[in-house]
Amino acid sequence: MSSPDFEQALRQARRVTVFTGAGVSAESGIPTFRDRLTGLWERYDPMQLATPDAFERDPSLVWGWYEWRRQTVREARPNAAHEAIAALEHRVPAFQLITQNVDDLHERAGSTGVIHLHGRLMRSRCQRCGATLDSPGPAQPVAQGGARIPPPGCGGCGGRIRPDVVWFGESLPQAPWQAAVRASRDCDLFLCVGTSAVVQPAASLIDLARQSGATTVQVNPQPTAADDLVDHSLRGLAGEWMPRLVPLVGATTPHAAAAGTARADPPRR
Ligand code: BV8
Ligand code: ZN
Repeated sequence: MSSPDFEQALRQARRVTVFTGAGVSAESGIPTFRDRLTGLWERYDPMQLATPDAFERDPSLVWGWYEWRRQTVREARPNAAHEAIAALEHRVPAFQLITQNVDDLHERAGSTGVIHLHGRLMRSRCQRCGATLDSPGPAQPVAQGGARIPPPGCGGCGGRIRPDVVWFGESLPQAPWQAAVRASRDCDLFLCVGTSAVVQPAASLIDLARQSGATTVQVNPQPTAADDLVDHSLRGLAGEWMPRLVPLVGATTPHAAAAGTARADPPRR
């Protein structure tokens, strides 16, 4: 049964921050970092592949993994969770979406101003001159099971091109990080969707929001490292919970009235 304080916190929210992880893209068919890899990368842990050392040691193995991930994302579609989150930004006066994900499914669902803490899968950059470019697709589709694909050279300086993402052991870009800290500190409702809350410093935003007085809610079918931190844990899929939560958020604001919404039955937890 939903508790009155939970529903009231949703209805009265004016400054909402949503923080997503790989689980929000799972129902679009994008494997999470908890999922085992298959094919060529079967014996690798994503945490080991998404590192500068792995790329230095075997650039074609890592670049092939990113080409396969780009192909998977291109073939995927945003799911109901992405769409509900995109609708949410029109219902309250202040809204910010922060994602750990490198896919572009939030943008393709209509979200704007998304803070990407860990970079963008569809963008690459030169290791030598730093030039960034939209990742061209592979010359031919990546075979099922994956393939080693040598990374291209930079058209400007001939340096090696790498994915424009933040690998483990690399620092987060300062501007997105500072913006995420502000959005976590200044919100009155913090929705944490589809993250194991393991990867740092991103996961520390949850406690920052809580310490700053926000009502914190997480949506996840599994227990997470944030279980003892958040005010409300909704066990279940993002694609099921988010379309039910959104019509309640900011329900008393003129923004919500203008955004229009079907009434939703209060979510049962
Ligand atoms: C840093 C881009 C300072 C790449 C990613 C040793 C040396 C250096 C650093 C460290 C170290 N030891 C620890 C660290 C810190 C390290 C870290 O956090 N490690 C972890 C493993 C403990 N962090 C870093 O390295 C960060 N940088 O600290 O810099 C520094 C610098 C130098 C030296 C020291 C310190 C950089 C971290 C960024 C890594 N890059 N992505 C790429 O994508 O290829 S993070 C990557 O992991 C993804 O972005 C992904 O988002 C994230 C995994 O987290 P989640 O999103 O939560 O995904 P996960 O798979 O874990 O969980 C999915 C959840 O979804 C699950 O809970 C599941 O139940 C749920 N779910 C599934 N289906 C659904 C669902 N939920 C809802 N609905 C569903 N349908
Ligand atoms: Zn270059």
